[in-house]
Amino acid sequence: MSLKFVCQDITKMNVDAIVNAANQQLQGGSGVCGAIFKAAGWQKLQDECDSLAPIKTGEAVVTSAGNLAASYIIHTAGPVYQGKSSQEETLLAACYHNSLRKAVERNCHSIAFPLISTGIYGFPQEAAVKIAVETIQEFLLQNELTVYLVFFDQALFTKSQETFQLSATDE
Ligand code: AR6
Repeated sequence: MSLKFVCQDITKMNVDAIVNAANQQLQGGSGVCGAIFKAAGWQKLQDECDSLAPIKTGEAVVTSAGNLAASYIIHTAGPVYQGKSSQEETLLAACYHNSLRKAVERNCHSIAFPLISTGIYGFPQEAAVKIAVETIQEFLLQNELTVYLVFFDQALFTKSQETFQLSATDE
Protein backbone atom coordinates (compact mmCIF):
# COMPACT_ATOMS: atom_id res chain seq x y z
CA MET A 1 0.00 0.00 0.00
CA SER A 2 1.15 3.51 -0.59
CA LEU A 3 -0.14 6.71 0.98
CA LYS A 4 1.97 9.83 0.62
CA PHE A 5 1.51 13.35 1.97
CA VAL A 6 2.54 16.23 -0.27
CA CYS A 7 2.15 19.99 0.05
CA GLN A 8 1.50 21.68 -3.28
CA ASP A 9 -1.06 22.86 -5.83
CA ILE A 10 -3.06 19.74 -6.71
CA THR A 11 -3.44 20.83 -10.35
CA LYS A 12 0.30 20.25 -10.80
CA MET A 13 0.14 16.60 -9.71
CA ASN A 14 1.17 14.03 -12.27
CA VAL A 15 -1.33 11.28 -11.44
CA ASP A 16 -4.02 9.27 -13.21
CA ALA A 17 -6.88 10.90 -11.29
CA ILE A 18 -7.31 14.16 -9.41
CA VAL A 19 -10.18 14.50 -6.96
CA ASN A 20 -12.20 17.69 -6.87
CA ALA A 21 -13.81 18.98 -3.66
CA ALA A 22 -17.07 19.70 -5.47
CA ASN A 23 -20.58 20.82 -4.56
CA GLN A 24 -23.72 18.77 -5.19
CA GLN A 25 -24.55 20.81 -8.29
CA LEU A 26 -21.06 20.22 -9.74
CA GLN A 27 -20.79 23.94 -10.42
CA GLY A 28 -17.29 25.29 -10.82
CA GLY A 29 -16.60 27.37 -7.73
CA SER A 30 -13.71 28.80 -5.80
CA GLY A 31 -11.05 27.10 -3.67
CA VAL A 32 -9.50 23.93 -5.04
CA CYS A 33 -12.52 23.46 -7.30
CA GLY A 34 -11.85 26.78 -9.01
CA ALA A 35 -8.16 25.93 -9.44
CA ILE A 36 -9.05 22.57 -11.02
CA PHE A 37 -11.70 24.07 -13.35
CA LYS A 38 -9.32 26.81 -14.44
CA ALA A 39 -6.44 24.44 -15.13
CA ALA A 40 -8.60 21.82 -16.86
CA GLY A 41 -10.53 24.28 -19.09
CA TRP A 42 -13.60 25.78 -17.45
CA GLN A 43 -16.46 25.57 -19.95
CA LYS A 44 -15.77 22.10 -21.30
CA LEU A 45 -15.48 20.71 -17.78
CA GLN A 46 -18.64 22.55 -16.71
CA ASP A 47 -20.55 21.07 -19.66
CA GLU A 48 -19.45 17.57 -18.70
CA CYS A 49 -20.33 18.20 -15.05
CA ASP A 50 -23.78 19.53 -15.99
CA SER A 51 -24.58 16.21 -17.65
CA LEU A 52 -23.82 14.36 -14.37
CA ALA A 53 -25.29 16.76 -11.78
CA PRO A 54 -26.69 16.76 -9.19
CA ILE A 55 -24.92 14.29 -6.92
CA LYS A 56 -25.52 13.47 -3.27
CA THR A 57 -23.07 14.37 -0.52
CA GLY A 58 -20.50 11.56 -0.31
CA GLU A 59 -21.02 10.43 -3.91
CA ALA A 60 -18.34 10.57 -6.60
CA VAL A 61 -18.56 10.93 -10.38
CA VAL A 62 -15.89 10.90 -13.08
CA THR A 63 -15.15 13.31 -15.92
CA SER A 64 -12.28 13.76 -18.31
CA ALA A 65 -9.48 16.07 -17.19
CA GLY A 66 -9.12 18.52 -20.07
CA ASN A 67 -5.75 20.27 -20.01
CA LEU A 68 -4.57 18.61 -16.80
CA ALA A 69 -1.85 15.94 -16.87
CA ALA A 70 -4.32 13.54 -15.23
CA SER A 71 -6.65 11.28 -17.22
CA TYR A 72 -9.66 11.83 -14.98
CA ILE A 73 -11.17 14.23 -12.50
CA ILE A 74 -13.23 12.54 -9.82
CA HIS A 75 -15.77 14.97 -8.35
CA THR A 76 -17.04 14.32 -4.86
CA ALA A 77 -19.31 16.53 -2.76
CA GLY A 78 -18.10 16.80 0.82
CA PRO A 79 -20.35 17.55 3.79
CA VAL A 80 -20.88 21.14 4.91
CA TYR A 81 -19.71 21.10 8.52
CA GLN A 82 -22.46 21.99 10.96
CA GLY A 83 -21.15 20.26 14.07
CA LYS A 84 -23.24 17.05 13.80
CA SER A 85 -19.99 15.23 13.72
CA SER A 86 -20.77 11.51 13.46
CA GLN A 87 -22.99 11.92 10.40
CA GLU A 88 -20.58 14.35 8.82
CA GLU A 89 -17.60 12.07 9.54
CA THR A 90 -19.40 9.19 7.82
CA LEU A 91 -20.15 11.35 4.78
CA LEU A 92 -16.57 12.61 4.58
CA ALA A 93 -15.24 9.03 4.73
CA ALA A 94 -17.71 8.12 1.96
CA CYS A 95 -16.20 10.85 -0.26
CA TYR A 96 -12.78 9.22 0.00
CA HIS A 97 -14.04 5.66 -0.30
CA ASN A 98 -16.32 6.29 -3.29
CA SER A 99 -13.62 8.29 -5.10
CA LEU A 100 -11.11 5.48 -4.57
CA ARG A 101 -13.61 2.96 -5.93
CA LYS A 102 -14.15 5.07 -9.05
CA ALA A 103 -10.39 5.30 -9.56
CA VAL A 104 -9.96 1.53 -9.35
CA GLU A 105 -12.92 1.00 -11.72
CA ARG A 106 -11.07 3.17 -14.26
CA ASN A 107 -7.82 1.23 -13.76
CA CYS A 108 -6.04 4.19 -12.22
CA HIS A 109 -2.72 3.50 -10.51
CA SER A 110 -2.38 6.87 -8.82
CA ILE A 111 -4.80 9.42 -7.38
CA ALA A 112 -4.44 12.77 -5.61
CA PHE A 113 -6.94 14.08 -3.05
CA PRO A 114 -7.28 17.56 -1.65
CA LEU A 115 -8.48 17.83 1.94
CA ILE A 116 -12.17 17.64 1.13
CA SER A 117 -14.55 19.93 3.10
CA THR A 118 -11.71 21.68 4.99
CA GLY A 119 -12.04 25.05 3.24
CA ILE A 120 -15.35 26.71 2.45
CA TYR A 121 -17.28 23.74 3.93
CA GLY A 122 -15.63 24.31 7.31
CA PHE A 123 -14.74 20.79 8.48
CA PRO A 124 -12.14 20.92 11.31
CA GLN A 125 -8.89 20.25 9.50
CA GLU A 126 -7.08 17.85 11.80
CA ALA A 127 -10.20 15.71 12.22
CA ALA A 128 -10.63 15.68 8.44
CA VAL A 129 -7.03 14.55 7.90
CA LYS A 130 -7.56 11.67 10.34
CA ILE A 131 -10.69 10.53 8.50
CA ALA A 132 -8.90 10.78 5.16
CA VAL A 133 -5.89 8.76 6.35
CA GLU A 134 -7.96 6.05 8.02
CA THR A 135 -10.30 5.64 5.05
CA ILE A 136 -7.47 5.56 2.51
CA GLN A 137 -5.39 3.11 4.57
CA GLU A 138 -8.34 0.76 4.95
CA PHE A 139 -8.96 0.84 1.20
CA LEU A 140 -5.29 0.15 0.48
CA LEU A 141 -5.45 -3.09 2.44
CA GLN A 142 -7.44 -4.52 -0.49
CA ASN A 143 -6.30 -2.43 -3.46
CA GLU A 144 -3.03 -1.56 -5.21
CA LEU A 145 -2.91 2.19 -5.71
CA THR A 146 -0.62 5.12 -4.96
CA VAL A 147 -2.62 7.75 -3.10
CA TYR A 148 -1.42 11.31 -2.52
CA LEU A 149 -3.08 13.43 0.14
CA VAL A 150 -2.40 16.98 -1.02
CA PHE A 151 -2.06 19.71 1.59
CA PHE A 152 -2.14 23.40 0.75
CA ASP A 153 -1.22 24.71 4.18
CA GLN A 154 2.41 24.17 5.19
CA ALA A 155 1.74 24.19 8.95
CA LEU A 156 -1.00 21.57 8.69
CA PHE A 157 1.21 19.49 6.39
CA THR A 158 4.10 19.52 8.87
CA LYS A 159 1.84 18.76 11.84
CA SER A 160 0.12 15.90 9.97
CA GLN A 161 3.46 14.38 8.99
CA GLU A 162 4.42 14.36 12.66
CA THR A 163 1.07 12.94 13.76
CA PHE A 164 0.82 10.11 11.25
CA GLN A 165 4.49 9.19 10.81
CA LEU A 166 3.86 7.17 7.66
CA SER A 167 6.38 4.31 7.60
CA ALA A 168 9.39 4.50 5.27
CA THR A 169 7.73 2.30 2.64
CA ASP A 170 4.74 4.63 2.58
CA GLU A 171 6.71 7.79 1.90
N1 AR6 B 1 -4.40 22.58 -4.39
C1 AR6 B 1 -4.59 21.83 -3.27
N2 AR6 B 1 -5.39 22.17 -2.25
C2 AR6 B 1 -6.04 23.35 -2.36
C3 AR6 B 1 -5.92 24.21 -3.50
C4 AR6 B 1 -5.05 23.78 -4.54
N3 AR6 B 1 -4.86 24.50 -5.65
N4 AR6 B 1 -6.70 25.31 -3.30
C5 AR6 B 1 -7.29 25.16 -2.10
N5 AR6 B 1 -6.89 24.00 -1.53
P1 AR6 B 1 -12.24 24.12 -0.59
P2 AR6 B 1 -14.49 22.50 0.42
C6 AR6 B 1 -7.29 23.40 -0.24
O1 AR6 B 1 -12.82 25.33 0.02
O2 AR6 B 1 -14.25 22.97 1.80
C7 AR6 B 1 -15.90 25.19 -3.79
O3 AR6 B 1 -16.40 26.41 -4.21
C8 AR6 B 1 -7.84 24.33 0.81
O4 AR6 B 1 -6.79 24.93 1.53
O5 AR6 B 1 -11.69 24.22 -1.97
O6 AR6 B 1 -14.73 21.04 0.19
C9 AR6 B 1 -16.68 23.99 -4.32
O7 AR6 B 1 -17.26 24.24 -5.58
C10 AR6 B 1 -8.64 23.36 1.68
O8 AR6 B 1 -7.80 22.73 2.66
O9 AR6 B 1 -13.31 22.88 -0.61
C11 AR6 B 1 -17.72 23.80 -3.26
O10 AR6 B 1 -18.83 24.66 -3.45
C12 AR6 B 1 -9.10 22.28 0.71
O11 AR6 B 1 -8.38 22.53 -0.51
C13 AR6 B 1 -17.00 24.17 -1.98
O12 AR6 B 1 -15.99 25.11 -2.36
C14 AR6 B 1 -10.60 22.28 0.40
O13 AR6 B 1 -11.09 23.62 0.38
C15 AR6 B 1 -16.33 22.98 -1.36
O14 AR6 B 1 -15.73 23.34 -0.14
